Amino acid sequence: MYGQETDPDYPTKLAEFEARIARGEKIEPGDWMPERYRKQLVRMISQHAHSEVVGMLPEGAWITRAPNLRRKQVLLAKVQDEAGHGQYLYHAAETLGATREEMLQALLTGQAKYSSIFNYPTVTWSDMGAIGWLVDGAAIMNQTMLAQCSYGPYSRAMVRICAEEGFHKKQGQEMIIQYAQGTPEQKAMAQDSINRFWWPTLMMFGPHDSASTNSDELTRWGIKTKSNDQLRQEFVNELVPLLHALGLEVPDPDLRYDEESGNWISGEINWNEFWQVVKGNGPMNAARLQARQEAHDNGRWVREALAAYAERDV
Ligand code: FAQ
Repeated sequence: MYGQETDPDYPTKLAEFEARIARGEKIEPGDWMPERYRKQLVRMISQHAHSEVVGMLPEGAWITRAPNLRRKQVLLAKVQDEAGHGQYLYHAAETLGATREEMLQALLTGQAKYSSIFNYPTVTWSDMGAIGWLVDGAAIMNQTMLAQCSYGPYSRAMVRICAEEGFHKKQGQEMIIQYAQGTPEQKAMAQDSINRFWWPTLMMFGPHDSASTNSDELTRWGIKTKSNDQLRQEFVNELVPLLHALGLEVPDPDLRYDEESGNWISGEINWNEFWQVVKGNGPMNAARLQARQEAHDNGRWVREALAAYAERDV
């Protein structure tokens, strides 16, 4: 039993809290909330923030290799946006009492997770297109749901982030459309990117509902309003016809259209690979954490200078 639950007024407070959520009200930072609600939000929002910041690395590596000035400007703006998303999200988690230092420490020591997708390498330029279209597309599907969530600061951060992610997705889709209709080499490059990013993107939505340990609590308190499998299915249904229309293949030999439900049914995800990546054994886990650690160390003097300046002003 949690400390809070020994309070004799706990059942009344919990009932009022749940009634507010049922009425569609937003829960704000100073409001009463169950400790588990706070903990779940800190876990999820901080992991989301880490994903945005670690997510800058696979694309950031290509800024110097963009094929022309327009593509370079777009990629620079996108990577910068992801840093901004990390900031909004760290701030949202801070409203729940988590400090920036402890959240970053949890990332750097491997205690906190970040999205599995960013542990895959970016090996060709059209991976920028696949990330924009598939990865940002999957992120938007999940985040459009989270924009409706019961916690005010997270929900408002999501509204703003989704607006920006919309541009990220469009620039990636535009790239893949152009390459799919380009030279045979360009089409093959686009297909290769889709082949490598398709399955890791489906894994972004998390384990099957039956294996999702957090979903019950998150759904009960209006944080998740759609399940992992439901969002994954929506994503597959949206993407498959668009890829086929471009003459691109989906790298899933078991993929089939189910007339009755109107769904594109995927083959089984390699869950062993997913859990290996989540546990830190993916192709790029070590390199991603090393890059974050170096950035953290190199930025120490900036943090110290800011702290000294703030003290001087007081
Ligand atoms: N990777 O019980 P569930 C982006 C963990 S943002 C790693 O189902 P939950 C923008 C999960 O944490 C992408 N770990 O978990 C961008 C849990 O372990 P825990 C990030 C995963 O929370 C684009 C355990 O498995 N988006 O891409 C993953 O109910 C391009 C059991 O799972 C968000 O973070 C995974 N894929 O559902 C940036 C959105 N899936 O923590 C740059 C907010 C599951 O108990 C470039 N988060 N796990 O130890 C969410 O919506 C949820 O947390 C889910 C997972 C849906 C990710």
